[in-house]
Amino acid sequence: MTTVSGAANAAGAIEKGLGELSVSKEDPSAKDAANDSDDGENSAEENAADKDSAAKKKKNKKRNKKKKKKSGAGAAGQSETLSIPVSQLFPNNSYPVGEICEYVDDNKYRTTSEEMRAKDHLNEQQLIDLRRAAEVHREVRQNVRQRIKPGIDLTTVAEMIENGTRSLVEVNGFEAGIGFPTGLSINHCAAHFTPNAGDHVVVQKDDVLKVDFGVQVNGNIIDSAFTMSWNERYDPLLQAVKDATNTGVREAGIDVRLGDIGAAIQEVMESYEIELDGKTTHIKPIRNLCGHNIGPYLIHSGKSVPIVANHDQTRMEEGELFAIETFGSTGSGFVQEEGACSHYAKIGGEHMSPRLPSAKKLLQTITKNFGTLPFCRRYLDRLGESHYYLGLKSLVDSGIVNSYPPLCDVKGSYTAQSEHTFILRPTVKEVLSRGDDY
Ligand SMILES: [Co+2]
Repeated sequence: MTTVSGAANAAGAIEKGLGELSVSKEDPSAKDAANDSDDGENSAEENAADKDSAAKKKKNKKRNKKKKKKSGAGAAGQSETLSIPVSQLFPNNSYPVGEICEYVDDNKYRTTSEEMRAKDHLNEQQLIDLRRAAEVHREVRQNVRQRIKPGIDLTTVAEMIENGTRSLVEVNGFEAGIGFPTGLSINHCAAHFTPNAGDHVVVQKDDVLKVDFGVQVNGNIIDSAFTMSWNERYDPLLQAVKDATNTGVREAGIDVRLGDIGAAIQEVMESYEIELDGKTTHIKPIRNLCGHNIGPYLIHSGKSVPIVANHDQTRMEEGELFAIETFGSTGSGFVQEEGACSHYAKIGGEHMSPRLPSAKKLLQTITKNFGTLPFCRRYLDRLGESHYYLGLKSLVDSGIVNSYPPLCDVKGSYTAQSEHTFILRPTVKEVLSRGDDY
C-alpha cells in the first residue's frame, strides 16, 4: 500500500511543478501501495546467498540444476495450486535471508560491532517472522505472475493472491495472514484499487497492472509490489520504477534523511523517457505518493519516504522497518481520489462508541478480524457481513475508520509501481522482499 503526501485532496496546493516539492510533507494517514519491477539487482541476491543456512543450501542443491540458488529466490518445492505452507518447505525457521547490505560511512563499524550483534540477536524472532512473510510473498507472486494474463478478471486475480497467501502463511487470526487488500490498479490508476463484489474488470492486452499485496506474521508486515504489462512499449516505464525503487533502497540507511532519499529517487525516475504513439515524454515520479515505515499491525507508522526531493530532515533510525515504493507516470505525476472506495482501516487508539447500531456491530467485526490492519469490502463479505455500507460510511464519517479510495493520475496516462520492504537491523540493512524476479 502507499501513502499520500500532504494534501491528498488539496490538489491545488501541490500543483506547482516539480521544483517546489517541499510542500509535500507526507501525511501518515494514507495507505500503501508499492511495487515493483521485474528484475531487481542481481547483486542483492548474490550477496545474500552466502548467508543462507545449511538447510537451505541442501534444498537448493536438490532444486536447482543450473546454478546455486540465490537467497530470496523462492522455493521450487511449492505446488502449482499454492498449497504447501512455507513452514514445511523451510523447517525449523530456516527461511531465506533477504538481501544483506552493509552500512557505509559512519555506520560501517556496525557490521562487526559486538554490541550491535548482541542487539541484533534480541530481534531474532521478528526477523524470522518477516522472512517467513517475505517467502510467502515471493512464492505467491512467482505463481500468480504466470497466471495473470489479458482476459483474466481482477476478482480472480485477487482471490488467487489472497487464497495463496492464506495457505502458505497458514492463516491464523492475528498471528498470520493477509497484510492488506490486494491492490490491482490499472493504467492511470496508481494505487488502492481492488475489486468490490460485482465489479467485473478484465485485464486487457495493452494494460499496465500494478500488483501490490502484503503478508503479515505476528503483525510484521511485508509490503511489496510489481507492475505487469503485455506490450513492450511500456518497458521503459516499468524499468524506471524498478530502478527508482532500487535506488531508494540502496540509499536508505540508519541516519539517512528522508528528503535525500526522495531526491535520489526523483533523479533516477526522471532520467527515463518513453515513446507512446510517436510522442516521447519523460517519466515523472508521482509526487504525492510515498513509501512509509511499518509498525506492528500498522501499514503506515508515521514516517513517509518521498519519491521527489523535499526538505524533510527526518532520519531513518536503527530497528525501523520501511517500505520504499515508487510510482512513475506518463501523466501529470500527481494522483487524486477517483471512483468507488474498497480499502479501509480502523484508526488506532481509543475512540467513541458509534451510536448507530449497524455501525457498532460492524466495528466489532472489524476489531475482531482486522484490528488496525487494512481490509476491503470483499473481506467483510466473506465474513458474512451484508448491508454494511451505511454502517461503514458512519464509521468513516465519525473518524473511527479511514477510507482509502483509488488514487489515479489523469485519464489516458499510464502509471507503474515498484516496492520493497527492508529492515534497518543494528548490524546490516536486510531487504526482506528481494527475490530473483525483482
Ligand atoms: Co506500501
